[in-house]
Amino acid sequence: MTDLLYSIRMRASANGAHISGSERLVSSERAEGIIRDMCGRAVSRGVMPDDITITVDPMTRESIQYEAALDFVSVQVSCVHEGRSFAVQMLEHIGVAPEAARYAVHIVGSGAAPSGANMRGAVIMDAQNGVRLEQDQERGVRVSRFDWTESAHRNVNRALSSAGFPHFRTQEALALASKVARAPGVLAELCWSDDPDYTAGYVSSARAGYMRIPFMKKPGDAHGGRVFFVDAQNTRLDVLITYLQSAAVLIRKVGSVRNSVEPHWALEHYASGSTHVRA
Ligand code: WAQ
Ligand code: MG
Repeated sequence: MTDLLYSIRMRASANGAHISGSERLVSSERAEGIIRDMCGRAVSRGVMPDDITITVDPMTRESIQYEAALDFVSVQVSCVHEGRSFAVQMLEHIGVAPEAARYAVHIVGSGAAPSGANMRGAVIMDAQNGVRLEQDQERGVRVSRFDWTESAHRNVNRALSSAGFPHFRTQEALALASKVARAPGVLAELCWSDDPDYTAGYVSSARAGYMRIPFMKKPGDAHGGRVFFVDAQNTRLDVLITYLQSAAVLIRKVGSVRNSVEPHWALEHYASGSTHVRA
């Protein structure tokens, strides 16, 4: 094994509008296969891109920070209304102001970029008042340089698949959320997919873990996005953004995986002060 890891990033767009993106952090032996996969993904979203950019950056292993994955629970909601209402309540429990939580759900659900499109990256939002802090509201802040270690990837794939969540999106999102939850100043994250066929999303935080919500939008709805809620008064935005974009984080330990918890149970359990939901 060489001492280098490769940060590989893909973005695909058509007429300047974002179609898809992906980021990995892998050993040199795996880089070639990953690049092939990314090209496949770039052309598989039903819209033919006119631009596909793949960026490869070598990184030394000494620059890597290792983290554990957030604990995972799937929350049993049965419709979009319940899903969104759980998300808002959970964010409030974590310390996000109710107006900010509701505003975040609203903008992700209607295209958070000023043009009304989906953003390529995330909104950074002041958790106290809902003010948007990202410099470029059309693009947002894209988190990069994170992945599972090879063995953690095998373990998380096994754990999530046997709990009924075999989709690569779940694994990718759990890795991203595990990096973001450790960001300096981040209180919580809200996310749902922009893929019209994928209705799931999540709320996450370092304390609450990753709470998967199967219905955050109706099938066919192409809106989706991410919001990172920050404690703005005590956060240096430049330090936060450097961490999100540039710190190399590998997730090497898998947390607990728990299926089908009731929304009220998730809220109470979290409110009771337990820091982790154990299976
Ligand atoms: N950094 C910041 N924002 C991003 C990133 C990133 N690396 N990748 C995607 N986004 C934003 C962007 O606005 C996308 O439009 C939006 O998030 C959704 O991205 O447990 O697949 O890649 O099964 O569609 C949730 C997983 C799936 C639920 C999330 O996101 C589950 C997903 P997508
Ligand atoms: Mg993605």
